[in-house]
Amino acid sequence: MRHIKFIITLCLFNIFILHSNNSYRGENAWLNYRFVEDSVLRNDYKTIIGKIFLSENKFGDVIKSELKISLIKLLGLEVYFTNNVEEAGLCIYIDKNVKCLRKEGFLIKSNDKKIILQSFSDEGLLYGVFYLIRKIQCHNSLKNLNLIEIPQIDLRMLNHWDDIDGNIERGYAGKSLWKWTELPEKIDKKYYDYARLNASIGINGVVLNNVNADPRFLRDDYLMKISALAEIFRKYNIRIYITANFASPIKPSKTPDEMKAWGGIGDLDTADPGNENVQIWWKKKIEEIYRLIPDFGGFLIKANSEGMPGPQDYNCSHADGANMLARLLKPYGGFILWRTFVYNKNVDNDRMKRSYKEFKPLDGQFEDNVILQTKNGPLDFQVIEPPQPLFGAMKHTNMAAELQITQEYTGHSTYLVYLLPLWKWFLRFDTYCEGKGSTISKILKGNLYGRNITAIAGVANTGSSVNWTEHHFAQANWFAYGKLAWNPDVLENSVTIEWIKCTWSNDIYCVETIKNMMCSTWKSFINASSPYGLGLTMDIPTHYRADFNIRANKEWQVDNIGIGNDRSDKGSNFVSQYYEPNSLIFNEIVTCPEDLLLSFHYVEWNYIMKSGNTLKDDFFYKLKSGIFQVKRNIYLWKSLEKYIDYVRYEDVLNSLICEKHDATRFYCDAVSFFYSRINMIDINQINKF
Ligand code: GCW
Repeated sequence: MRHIKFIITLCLFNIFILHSNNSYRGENAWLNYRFVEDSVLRNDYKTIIGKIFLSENKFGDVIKSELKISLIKLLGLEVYFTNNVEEAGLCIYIDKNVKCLRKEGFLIKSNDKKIILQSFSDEGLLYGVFYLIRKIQCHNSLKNLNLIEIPQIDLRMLNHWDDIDGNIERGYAGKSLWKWTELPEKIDKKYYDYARLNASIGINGVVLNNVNADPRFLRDDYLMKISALAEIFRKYNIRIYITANFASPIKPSKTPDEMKAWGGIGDLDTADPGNENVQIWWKKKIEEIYRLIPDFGGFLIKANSEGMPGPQDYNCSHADGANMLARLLKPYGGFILWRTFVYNKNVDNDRMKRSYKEFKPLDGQFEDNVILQTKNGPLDFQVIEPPQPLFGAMKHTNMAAELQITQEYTGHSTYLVYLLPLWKWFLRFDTYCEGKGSTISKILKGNLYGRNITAIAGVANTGSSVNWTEHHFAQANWFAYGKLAWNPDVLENSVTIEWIKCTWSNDIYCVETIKNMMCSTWKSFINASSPYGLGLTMDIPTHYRADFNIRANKEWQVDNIGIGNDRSDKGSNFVSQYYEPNSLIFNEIVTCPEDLLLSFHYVEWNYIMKSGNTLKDDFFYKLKSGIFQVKRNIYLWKSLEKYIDYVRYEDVLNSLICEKHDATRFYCDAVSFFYSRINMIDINQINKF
């Protein structure tokens, strides 16, 4: 009888496992704690971390709860916390002697029997615990560890482009996570999960709302809502920031819709940063914010850009505007993140030159709590574009890089495009601003110019989708961004493998195959949509597909002789914004890296490329690579069917099928454009796919 009961229980258990696997929809992202099947490994872990000592610290509750959730799922282990350091296998404590770990770092030492996780402050413990859990998720040994992890960038932020009405600008994963109509009374469980995911990869700041800032976010009712979120995020060492509309002190406009551009929430007729009443207005507003949110991070501001108000409306400079606010925030430890994304056409005919021309003369004029937040390239998050020359040029100003995690120009949530290779390529770029080896990574880490505060921002790709990012593989971009923000020099391969193991599977074939699928997607997306860095090729307004038709001879030149942008000293001379030897290298067609050839040069179709083929042949071959890539990915993904849970397998397969369909369509459109408008190739080149 007992025997039968046992068999029935086992069957039910199996059905439960099968069922839960079949219905898993990716909601845990990389905190997908799967049972460690290997019993030897599992017992190894269990013997060492069966008993845990955790010293008093402000993240104690979160740490305990994460250890409980993870260890029961990963190892079937009920965590036992002890006050006895001697008997504990895992000892987690603060040591005020290890100042070198700074505020958020940690060290881990272990032998066969004991693991010591130490930090100088509470924050380090939080990050150290997530690090250890990830080691188990990756099936790495916890024995004989001897490592130190210190974040290389101070402010590691996500920027949400979320609007007050719940929409997300350039968001492809549903509605905003922030339910403004329910807050502050109703707290969605997802806020906690979101904070957990971010803390687990070291994100410590979140800008809640769109840079196209609705001034109503600064109204007292919204500040109450924001402070409710701050209360949750604080538990995970995440500070809240808000984007502020520069015209906020002005009287409200007649209709709320007009508010963005024309009105504020105050009672003044001006937002002139030099005006005393304007300063008093901001002072009071900032006091009010800190009363509600004592650890408020500061404001992110988009000023005099794409119709947003700013100090230039009052004949003041960006520095005047940023400094006025920065001085008011300084006593509270707040920051101004001032965006350099400006492209006023009166400044220069070449859009690539505009931001540098506006900001370079202001170097040294900004307060020390102002950080200039600068997109990686001088255009606008293109799939590839030259690194923004302001990095390196601003020797006396805090500089943050703004990367785009949401795939505005890289296939939205339909295409699988892994962005880590792009970001690593950008960070490795040698600006030569202080001689050889002056990489952007060093600038961001503050090493080169000895900056006191360093920052990085990623435009978030999260939304209300069950799996946060809609495409399961888009979670990888969020994860990779966090790891990169922690350490810009982190190895690409290790991040990718870690993500795959934590998210999908530890099986070697599975890991290798998924990695294989991801790693060439950036290059193939460049080739299919913006070969040789042509830039600004995507359609308006969605930026989803390459539309060579509407952009031709507007954003770049094309005819039956050649294609590209002349930014050499014979053209717009954008090259001169770089330090030597970059300026010289980019200036000549023969020395310019081919990846960026068409960003800097107009090149004849019959020019012989490094491959030995003409530009024309290689260009058209490249256009096809989106199709090659996705066909290959479908083949690889299908080989993984038995390893992947049902819903996620089907979801990804369906996305790939969609991607293939779109890639084929866009290739045909591109080829027929060059045939019909430029009259340069045979229509027969449009193959049937
Ligand atoms: O190019 C543009 C995007 C806008 C975005 C802007 C910016 C939030 O298409 O959607 O606005 O960049 O970065 O400010």
